[in-house]
Amino acid sequence: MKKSRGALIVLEGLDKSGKTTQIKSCLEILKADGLDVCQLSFPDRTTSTGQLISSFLREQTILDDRAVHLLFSANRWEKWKEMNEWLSNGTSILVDRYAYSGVAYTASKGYDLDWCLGPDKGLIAPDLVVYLSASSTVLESRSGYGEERYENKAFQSRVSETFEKLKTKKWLTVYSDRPIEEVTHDIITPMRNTIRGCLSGSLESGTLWK
Ligand code: FDM
Repeated sequence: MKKSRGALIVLEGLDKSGKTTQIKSCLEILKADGLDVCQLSFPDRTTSTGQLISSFLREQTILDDRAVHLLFSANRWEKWKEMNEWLSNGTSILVDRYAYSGVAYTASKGYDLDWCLGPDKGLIAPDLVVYLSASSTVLESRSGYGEERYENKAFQSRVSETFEKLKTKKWLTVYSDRPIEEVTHDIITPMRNTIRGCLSGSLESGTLWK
């Protein structure tokens, strides 16, 4: 259904690909343009599911892979109502990781892709997914790499292959091993256009996984 609303824009990519930095700089620019924009990150480590996930990622808690997959999804569903309200009120949201990370990380452990897609079915579909790509050598050299679970070359390479399977025509892939301003320059116009398209009511809303 088409009506005026905010846009849901997701940034995806491997660990240390620059998502958080880009969200920060794009948010500043979009706000300076006078647009109503906010940001979110998944996992949201502030909720009770988020604290359990955070402890798992810091390798302080052992959880079954399938249980943790469901926790990551629950952590997104917890925000669904609030996100829906923001979008309906015309606020656009920039999101640092979403269900694509959920599927890419769990499927890369060998679990069936269809099973991995299930729990997030029905979440709000993004209007744009910006995928930041960089070589594993570059990512490994970034500060903090290796401090959490999953941050190793072999696993990240499998995650990167799984992300490729999830790409649709709403994805924009941008090489992120460049100066921050250059990457921002390449993604800010598609973001602005998406937000304006949603505000003018010319973009259809949808749900995952359509
Ligand atoms: N991750 C993130 C998942 O495995 N599933 C998910 O659904 C999401 C959202 O958690 F390794 C993984 C991806 C990454 C870690 O790291 C979160 P950051 O640094 O908070 O993005």
